[in-house]
Amino acid sequence: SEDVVAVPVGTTLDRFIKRQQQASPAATGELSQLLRDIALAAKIVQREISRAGLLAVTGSFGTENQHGEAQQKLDVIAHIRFLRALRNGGEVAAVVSEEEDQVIHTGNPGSKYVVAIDPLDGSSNIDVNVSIGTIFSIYRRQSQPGTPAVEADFLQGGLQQVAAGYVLYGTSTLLVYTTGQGVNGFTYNSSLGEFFLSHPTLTTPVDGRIYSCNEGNIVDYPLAIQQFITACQQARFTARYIGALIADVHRNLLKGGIYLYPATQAAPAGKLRLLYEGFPMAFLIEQAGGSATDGQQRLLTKPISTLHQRTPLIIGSTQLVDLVTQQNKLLL
Ligand code: AHM
Ligand code: MG
Repeated sequence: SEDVVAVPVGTTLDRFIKRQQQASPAATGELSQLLRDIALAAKIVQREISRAGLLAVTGSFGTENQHGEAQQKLDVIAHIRFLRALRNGGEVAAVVSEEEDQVIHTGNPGSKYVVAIDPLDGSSNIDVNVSIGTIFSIYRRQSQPGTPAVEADFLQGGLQQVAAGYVLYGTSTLLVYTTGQGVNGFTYNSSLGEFFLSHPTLTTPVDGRIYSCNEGNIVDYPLAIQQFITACQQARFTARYIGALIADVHRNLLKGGIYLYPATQAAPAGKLRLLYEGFPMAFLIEQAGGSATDGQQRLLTKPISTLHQRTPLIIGSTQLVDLVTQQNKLLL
């Protein structure tokens, strides 16, 4: 059994990971190394992002990803940087990325983990200097190490995640993650090149007064969600929508609130991806004491059958999420 270790604010991420590893006798250090590899990639990507305006790497790359969306240069750069770090780190057998259709083999078939990743989420914010992020989700593979990892290794279901987290490239860069024993957040000090523990054992308020959705789509939303939003307005809730899942969920995690991306006419199954957006954010928010559903069921138990499957997502403070999901109930 693994104990939660009390670690003081200001501890470096490296030391924190080491302390966690030492506290769990069964740990071999591979997951610890994998988390360090992700942190390294995050540092590199944050450097690229902070130079983006200077280097003129913003704008379209001229290609489309498998969803037919124009890829931004930074999306591609982030994808390459994370892949490289995971490949070189050696702890990951395969990766699934929003930017590529198929399972990507890293050349380390002996490794026991696989990683699903959205290397750069909130792409419409890139060119306008607004927050963006990276989302990651880690599974222990079910196929035998030594053989190539397979799709099924990624389709185990949300409850099987070993670790999940996000990097928020905002006014500062933050790495927030869970290994299933609570949530911790680390702020990047770029002059020292280190992440420092800044948000230990993060918990989210059970209730809140912020709602976040693309209200331009409201006529498409299911009736219960339309009613919920009307109730939020009548109760004079605050509307906040950055258009980057991580930034919106992160704010609501700290302040209390709810993020909704329901099914719309343009995206009848929802817009967000279950594997590398829904599941990791749901795991993390539950670990912080919040809730996530697809409007019908707890998101973490939602069956997954394809790598890039979409899902509606309702995530945040438990009392607000409950209000939405109890279909015909009105707020207040
Ligand atoms: P992306 O992975 O292409 O960036 O899309 C995901 C993003 C989320 O971060 C954000 O919450 C949502 O899409 C915004 O969508 P919309 O512009 O339809 O409101
Ligand atoms: Mg995304």
